[in-house]
Amino acid sequence: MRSRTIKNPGSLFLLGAVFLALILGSARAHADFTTREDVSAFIEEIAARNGLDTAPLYVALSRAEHIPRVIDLIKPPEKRGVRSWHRYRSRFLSHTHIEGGLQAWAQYENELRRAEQQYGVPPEIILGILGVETIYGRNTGKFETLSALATLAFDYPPRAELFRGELESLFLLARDQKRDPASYSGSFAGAIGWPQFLPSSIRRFAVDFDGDGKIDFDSNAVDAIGSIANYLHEHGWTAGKPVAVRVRLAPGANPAPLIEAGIEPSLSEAQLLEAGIRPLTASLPAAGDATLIDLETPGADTEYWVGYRNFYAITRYNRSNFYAMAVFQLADTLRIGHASGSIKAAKAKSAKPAATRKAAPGAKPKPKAVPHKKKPHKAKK
Ligand SMILES: [Ca+2]
Repeated sequence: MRSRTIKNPGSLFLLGAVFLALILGSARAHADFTTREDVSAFIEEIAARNGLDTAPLYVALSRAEHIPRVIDLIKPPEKRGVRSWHRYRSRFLSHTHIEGGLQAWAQYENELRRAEQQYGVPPEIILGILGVETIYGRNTGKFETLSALATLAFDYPPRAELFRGELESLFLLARDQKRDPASYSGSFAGAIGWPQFLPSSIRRFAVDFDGDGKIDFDSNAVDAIGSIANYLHEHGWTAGKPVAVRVRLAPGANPAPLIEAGIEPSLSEAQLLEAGIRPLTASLPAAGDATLIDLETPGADTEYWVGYRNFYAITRYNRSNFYAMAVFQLADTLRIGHASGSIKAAKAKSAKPAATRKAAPGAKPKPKAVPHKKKPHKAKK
């Protein structure tokens, strides 16, 4: 077959063009949202509520496109895959995440310290979120936010209410920032820029942390650092308090009722101990109400952790124990790597499955006993 000569290159070209058109057509079908009654009603409603002119909203939404891929990505998988904590964890505690985090720490050390002073959130937690969200700004998403949100708001009924709210917030954000609503980009679900804030979160929690007069999530790490810290602070982060500690189960303990108590901390230390939850260190930290976290991996023992208010604050970023624990463990790895001045030390720790470690990370703040040698900073431009 390979040696067959192409007798009619013209027809091949035509075939290629048709194929390309099909691909493009399926990727971005023009929906012309503004011809729809539900879309007109939405425009009239948000214009009235916020004192906006309807004309620019019609113009913007006439340019928005239905993106079928957005619907594919938002849908829950038809066949629910087996959740695996080990697999999930390995995605975010990679060489790229650790090395990138230590580089970002060196580059933005002053801004990270300033964020900690102002909001009480330590550098490693801010970097943990930036790392898990976008690998420190490298993967911010290529979906045009306006089209992604319009697709979800008008063509995905199960989440229409949420995404209509975010679409409304996008228009208000664009008005506030004097930007074209079509100029934002990010994830398929409307999360924008370095820290992946939804438009409503940008309006409520973003800060102009470098003081240049605007909030920029497209390219400004400093605004992202301050905004993440402010977000966690506003969601209850408390300086100096523990995030989570690894625990074990006493023989015969039944953790199910504790797990069913939910993600919000509501269990007292006495309740945990009574139910057979045992600390790996001498005692559980006295840090108020807690939640029991189970991290399942098929074919391996389930990891149990006790999470505190600061763990819950991380879940306000993304309502998932896996997510918050990945942020916490990446953060802890970065903290060790930064303190020792060594990527190797950080990776040695992260390479070990948490189950084999003696003490749970975050159980006790380790004294900074040994002053570490820092590599000289690169000359600043
Ligand atoms: Ca700024």
